[in-house]
Amino acid sequence: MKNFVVLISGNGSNLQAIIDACQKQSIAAKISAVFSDNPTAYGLERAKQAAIPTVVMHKTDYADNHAYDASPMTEIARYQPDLIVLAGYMRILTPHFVSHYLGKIINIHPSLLPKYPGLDTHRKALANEDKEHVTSIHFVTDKLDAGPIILQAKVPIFAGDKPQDIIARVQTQEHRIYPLVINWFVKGRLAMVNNSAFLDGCKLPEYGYANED
Ligand code: NHR
Ligand code: GAR
Repeated sequence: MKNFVVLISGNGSNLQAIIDACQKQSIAAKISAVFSDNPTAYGLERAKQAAIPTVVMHKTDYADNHAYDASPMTEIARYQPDLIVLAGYMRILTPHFVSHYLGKIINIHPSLLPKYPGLDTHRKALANEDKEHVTSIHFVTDKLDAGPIILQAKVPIFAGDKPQDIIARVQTQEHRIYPLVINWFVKGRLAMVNNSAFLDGCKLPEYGYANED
């Protein structure tokens, strides 16, 4: 069976949705380990509950910045993953890491990429009076938040919404689409070729699968 690792920094609600999908076999693969750069990430608890090995990459455990940057790579290599899933992981991966696993790293980002890269996207959408918010699953390349998009999900923004209302609405969709995309990958249906995403041998459009725009 294929195996993958999940990198987190926080709550891990996406991790939970992925764990549940593996248990229901709607993802035909196994999570071999969960990595966190944050020792207090609640997602580590979720992994332990599901009997999945956890690895914390804590900055003070490493001699210097270079060793710390190299650490995810050394630790992850031990699991020989078919796929690396970033689920709320907040540290930029080094170019060396990305080139080593090119086409095998995916991320979920709560915006209509390339709009609102980086942090606090829900607040930015509110400040801009956007009428909808989006979450994007994309392949990770060395261009931050700019790798080819696989799938997006859209939710409405209503008058009077607070950032946490939008976050909750977006995350409900994330928990549906991330397991789906992971399963496409482990079934060999999804790949990155020449910096484009392909599903079932067909090149996906700029904004990913089945975007009506
Ligand atoms: N690494 C590469 N090479 N490419 C991408 O596209 C990546 C990546 C690592 C993480 C997730 C991304 C997101 O979903 C992601 C994409 C963190 C930062 C960031 O600036 C940027 C993008 C993402 C995640 N991190 C700061 C850093 O210096 C730290 C921020 C903090 O700790 O609060 O690493 O948004
Ligand atoms: C997710 O909504 C993800 O899209 C977002 O963080 C949340 C992680 O939640 N990512 C970013 O904001 C990246 N800048 P989780 O830890 O509960 O899965």
